[in-house]
Amino acid sequence: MKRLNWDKVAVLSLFGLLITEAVWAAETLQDVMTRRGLTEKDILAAAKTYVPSGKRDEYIVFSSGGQSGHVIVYGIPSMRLLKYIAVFTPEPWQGYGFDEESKAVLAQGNIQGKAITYGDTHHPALSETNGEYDGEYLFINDKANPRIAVIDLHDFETKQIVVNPVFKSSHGGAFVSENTEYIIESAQYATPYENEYVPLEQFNERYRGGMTYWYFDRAKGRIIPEQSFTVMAPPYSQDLSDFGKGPSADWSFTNSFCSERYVGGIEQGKPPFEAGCSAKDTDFLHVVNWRKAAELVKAGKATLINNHHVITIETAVKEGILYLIPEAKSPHGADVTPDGRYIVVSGKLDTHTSVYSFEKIQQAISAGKFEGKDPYGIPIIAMTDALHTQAELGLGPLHTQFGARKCEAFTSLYVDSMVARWDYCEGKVLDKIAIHYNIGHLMTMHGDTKKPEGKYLVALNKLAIDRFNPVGPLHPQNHQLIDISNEKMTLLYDMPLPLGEPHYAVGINANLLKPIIRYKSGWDSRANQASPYKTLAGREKTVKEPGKVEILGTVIRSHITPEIIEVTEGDDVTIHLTNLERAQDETHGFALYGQNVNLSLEPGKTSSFHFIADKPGVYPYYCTEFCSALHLEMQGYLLVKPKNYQEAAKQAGETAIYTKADYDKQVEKNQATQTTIDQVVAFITSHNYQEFPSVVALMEDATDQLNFAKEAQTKATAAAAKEDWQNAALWAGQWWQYQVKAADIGLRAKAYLEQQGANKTK
Ligand code: K7E
Ligand code: CUA
Repeated sequence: MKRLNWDKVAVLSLFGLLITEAVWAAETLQDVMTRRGLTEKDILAAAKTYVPSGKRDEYIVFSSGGQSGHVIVYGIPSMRLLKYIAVFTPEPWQGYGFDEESKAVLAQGNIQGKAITYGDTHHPALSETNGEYDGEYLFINDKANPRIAVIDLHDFETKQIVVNPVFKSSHGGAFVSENTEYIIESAQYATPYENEYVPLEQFNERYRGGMTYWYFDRAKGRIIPEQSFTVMAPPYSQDLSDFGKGPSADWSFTNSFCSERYVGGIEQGKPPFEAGCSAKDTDFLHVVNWRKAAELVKAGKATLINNHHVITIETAVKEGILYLIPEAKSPHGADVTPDGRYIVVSGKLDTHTSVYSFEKIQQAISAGKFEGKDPYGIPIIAMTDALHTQAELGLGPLHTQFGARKCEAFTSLYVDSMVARWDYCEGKVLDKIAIHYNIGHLMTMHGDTKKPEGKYLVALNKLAIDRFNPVGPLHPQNHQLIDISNEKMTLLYDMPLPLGEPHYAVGINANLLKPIIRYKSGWDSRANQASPYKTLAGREKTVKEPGKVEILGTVIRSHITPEIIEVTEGDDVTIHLTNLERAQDETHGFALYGQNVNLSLEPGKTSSFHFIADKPGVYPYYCTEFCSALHLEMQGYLLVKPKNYQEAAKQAGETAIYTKADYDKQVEKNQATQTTIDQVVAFITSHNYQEFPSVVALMEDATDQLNFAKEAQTKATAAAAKEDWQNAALWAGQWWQYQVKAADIGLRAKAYLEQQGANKTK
C-alpha cells in the first residue's frame, strides 16, 4: 500500500478549496441561470417567493391535513412548512394522545364510546370579528366522524373536539358567522338522527340531513354544545356552507347534491349512486335564517333529539327560516361575496357558475313568491327570481374565493385544471391560468372575509402526477402558489404536501397572529389553566400509597427530577412533569422504555402520564429534545421491583475517585469561566439591551442558570469544608455546568446585540 503524504494531501485540498472558492466567487447570476437552465421568468418567480435566512413570511396558511387528521401550517410566499397541528390524530412530537391532558381532548371525540384516532379534515376556518380575521381561533371539521375541533392560536394547540349528536357524516363545516357566534357544520350523507337501525326503504321518511350551528363562547374559547342546535333538512346530501356577511349576516347558505334522494342498490340490479344522484338538472341551495333559528331555540321551539336542540322541518317552514332555491346540478362550493350581497355557487356538471342575489332572495321571501314546495313542504324560490347573473367559466367549476379588487372572484375549474379570474358583478371572465392538475379548493389571502387582501392565490390540487421526484404510488399533494397582484396571473411555486389530502386552507396576515412563546409556570395547556400538578424547583415529591405511586417532578437543563423512580410490580403509577424553563424554545421531551410514553414539555408546561407497572424490570427514561450540551445525560431509571422482592445485600459503597487536587482544578476552571461571564454581562449591561425583548428574556434565563450555579457552588464549598473531596469535586463540576449554560446564553445575547447594532449606554 502506498503511503500517503498527509502534508501534501492537506496542501492539495487547501489548494483545491481555494480553486473552488475562486469559481464560486466568480459565478454570476447569469452563470447560475445557464448552469441550472433557468429562465428570466424563473428568476422572477424565485425572487418573489424567496425569503432570506432569518426573515419571515408575510402570510401564514392553515391547511387541512385531510385523512391525517392534522392541520398543516406554512408560510407565504416561501411555502416553508412551519408546523403540523395535531387535531384528531395522535402525534408524538407534540405529545398529543400520549399525555393524559391531550388524551382527554381526543376522548371528547369518541363516537358512541369508541375511540376514533383519525379524522378526515376538510375545511379550516379562522375566527372573525366583524367579518375579518382576528387571529384567535381556528376550527376544522372531520367529514368521516362528524366532529368539529377548536384550535387556540395563542399556542397552536387543539383544545376541544365536539361530536355532532345527530349526523353520521358532515361536510359543510367549519365556517363561521361574522363574529364567530356560531360555527356551521352541515350533514353530508343523510342518516336517521337516532342512533338506531332504519331500513333504506324508509329513506325518504326517516333519513335526514341538516345544518348544525355550534355556539362558540369567545370568552371561554370553547364550543358550548348545550347552546348549539340543528336545523333539520330533507335527505338531500347537504354539501358546502357559508355564512352571510354585512346585509346577509343573519343568514347561511348550504348547497346539496343528490336531491334525487337516490339510495343506490347496484346489488339489486339498480343503477349506481353516481347515476341516480345526478339524474335531475338541478339540486337545492338551502337558505336559512340562523339568527331567527337561534331565537326559536331560546323560545323553546326546538325538539330534543339525542339531548340536542333540533328545529324540525315543519317548525322551520312554519316559522319561515328555511327556503330552497334550485342550483345547477351537483354543485360544490357556496361562497358569499365580501360585500355579502351575492352567493356564488358552481355546478360540477355544468359549465355555469351562478351568482345569486341576496336582495332578490329576500324580495321573493317577503312577497311570498315561490314556484312550489319540495316533498317536505319547504318553499322553493324560482332560480330566475334569485339569480343575479351566470358566468360560463369553464369545465367543472368548484370553489370561489375573492380578490382585493371590486367584484373580483377566482373560481377553480376541476375538469379544465384551471383557475378563472372573473367579475362576479358583470359575470365576465378576465383571465385564466393552467393548474397542475385537477384543482379542488383555491384560496386567496383573507379571501373569504369582508376584506380580501388578494396578492397570492394557492391552488390545492387533487393530483400531482409528474410534478415532483417520484416517491412510490402514493403521491404528495401539490399546492401551487400563484401571483394575483398583476393583471395576468403567474405561477410562482409548486409545494409538495406529504400528509393526507388537504381540501381547503385559509391564509392570514402574519401580523394578526400573536402566539405566546412560553406557558405560565405549571400550565395545563389543554385545559388552559394552572395544572393541579404544577411543581416548583425543589418541591418535587413522590407520594406512595399501597399499590399506588404518584410523582410530581420537574425538568430543566439538564436533568429530570426524580432521576430514579422505584415502584413495585403492579403499582398504579402516575408521573406529572413540569418544565421549569423560562427560556424561549427550551422544550424537553420525556420518553420511557416500553410504556408508550412520550411527552413534549414546552417551557412552563405540566404534563402527566399514567400506567400500571405490571412487569418487573429496569426502564430507562430520557429527554428526547437535544436541549443542551448535556442533553444525553438528561436521563433516569424507573425500577419496577418484583412483588415480595428480597433486598440483596447492598453492593460495597461507591469508591471515591476524586481528590482535593481535582476539586481545586475544577474551582480554578470555574473562576476563569466566571471571568468570561462577567465580561459578557458587562458588555450587555453597557448597552441598551432593555430595548430588545428577546435579549431581556435571555438575560432572565442566564440569571436563572447563575442562581443554580450558586446553589451548586454552595454545596461544593460545604463538601470541601468537610473534606469530602468526592462530592466537592462533583458539585464543583455541576456548578461549572450551569456556568457554561449561562455563558452560552450570554454569548447568544451579545451576538444578537451586535447584529442589531445596539447602542452603548455606559
Ligand atoms: Cu374537497 Cu371542500 Cu371537502 Cu371541494 S371539498 S374539493
Ligand atoms: Cu432536555 Cu434534552
